Amino acid sequence: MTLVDTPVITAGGPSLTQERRLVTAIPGPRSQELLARKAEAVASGVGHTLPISVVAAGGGVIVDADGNSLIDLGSGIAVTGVGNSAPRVVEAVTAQLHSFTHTCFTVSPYEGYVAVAEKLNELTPGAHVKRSALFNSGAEAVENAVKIARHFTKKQAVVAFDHAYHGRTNLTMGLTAKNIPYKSGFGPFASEVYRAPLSYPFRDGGLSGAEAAGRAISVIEKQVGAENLAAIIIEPIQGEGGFIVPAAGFLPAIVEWCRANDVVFIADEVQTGFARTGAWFASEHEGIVPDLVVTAKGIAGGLPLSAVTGRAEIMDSAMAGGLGGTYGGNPLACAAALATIETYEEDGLIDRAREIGAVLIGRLNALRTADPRVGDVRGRGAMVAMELVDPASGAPDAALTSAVAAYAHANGVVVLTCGTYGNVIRFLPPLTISDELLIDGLSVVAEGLKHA
Ligand code: PLZ
Repeated sequence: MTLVDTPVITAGGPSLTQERRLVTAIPGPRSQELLARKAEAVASGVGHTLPISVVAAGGGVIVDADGNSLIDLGSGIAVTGVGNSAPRVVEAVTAQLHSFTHTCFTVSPYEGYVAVAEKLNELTPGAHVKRSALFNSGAEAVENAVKIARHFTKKQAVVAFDHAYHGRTNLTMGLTAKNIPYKSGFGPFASEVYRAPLSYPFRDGGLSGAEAAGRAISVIEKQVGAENLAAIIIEPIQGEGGFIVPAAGFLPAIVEWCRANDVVFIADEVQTGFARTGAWFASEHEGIVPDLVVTAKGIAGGLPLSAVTGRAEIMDSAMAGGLGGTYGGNPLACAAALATIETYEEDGLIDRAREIGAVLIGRLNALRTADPRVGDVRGRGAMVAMELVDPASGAPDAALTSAVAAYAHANGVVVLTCGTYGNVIRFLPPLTISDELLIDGLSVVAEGLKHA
């Protein structure tokens, strides 16, 4: 194998040339070299979607070690809403690096953590008095939301929904619905976790939101009982489970039932949060006010940070010292979060998410009209997906989905799949992507569908 003589680009950010450019096959020789090392050094359970070696990213592109420039329609799974190496983030984190990198907030506090908590209390839905606590990953924040709800209610059971994804730690694996690859062989799982049916309009036989909520509530009352139930946790739009937008009225009915039954309603906005859906939080589209909101991913421009934000009386119920962790609310991550939130605000990225959504929905609906294998197009803002099916039976077509994704990858477009049945192609572009790149990326996906 001879290495092509391509300069290795290392400076990322929005000033990278915004183009799809393939100078080798994917993977090119340098990427292949890294993947060979990965196979020898990294546990094989840690997979990868794209066989590339990333050296830079920004705006709407990811550049690999061979000099290929790929269109990013995944944002590292909904993380880099402000783009990779976003200028304000780079500046804020660099400044923080030079002052201090860590003290452990629960040993000696600093302003960044408090400022992020203030911002979260202000931005999350509802005008009530709130508190926040910061953690590292989405899963860790979900775990803490459940801990807090249990402490507050003095009850133990937790209900999650069909198709849910909440993480890979023990409790969050239990909350997550899908067996392979998330759960199989990794048990036993935490006890007192129960599952309720979701509203899934495309596969629900036309159940209204209220009817689907009634069905879920009946299961919860019969199988768990409100007197045992600490919390219901739900993604307002499911992410890994297939970008399922519940029918209108479903979420409000569940919230109302929680209020009437002293059950904490937890919105997992890890994937939907932070401008992604054309609002700060997806809960806003249904006018619901969660008791606790879990955030991560898009909060800090790629640095690891997560949070639980919610009603002061619930958040404050845990005893002093009951919440924490060595790195939670690390100063670099907090500096990144403040700069990230400022970027969403100053650069009008909530509006931009809506514009991106209009392009996505328009193009994908055109595909659906032309091709009966596109069974459904759904989502909000820059969180949109198409579900691929066998047109005759409506059965999920995972093989077609993999083929379309593989075509896109080979042709320089980073797309992700999802869904319980593996038959959903999801679009989560950075909100800094240009229309031109977005449309080029979608054309490649359309070609892939034609080819498959
Ligand atoms: N809640 C709604 O989407 C993470 C998973 C990637 P962590 N989703 C991406 C993978 O294959 O591991 C996610 C989510 C929702 C919680 C989480 C968990 O967030 O930061 O990955 O722990």
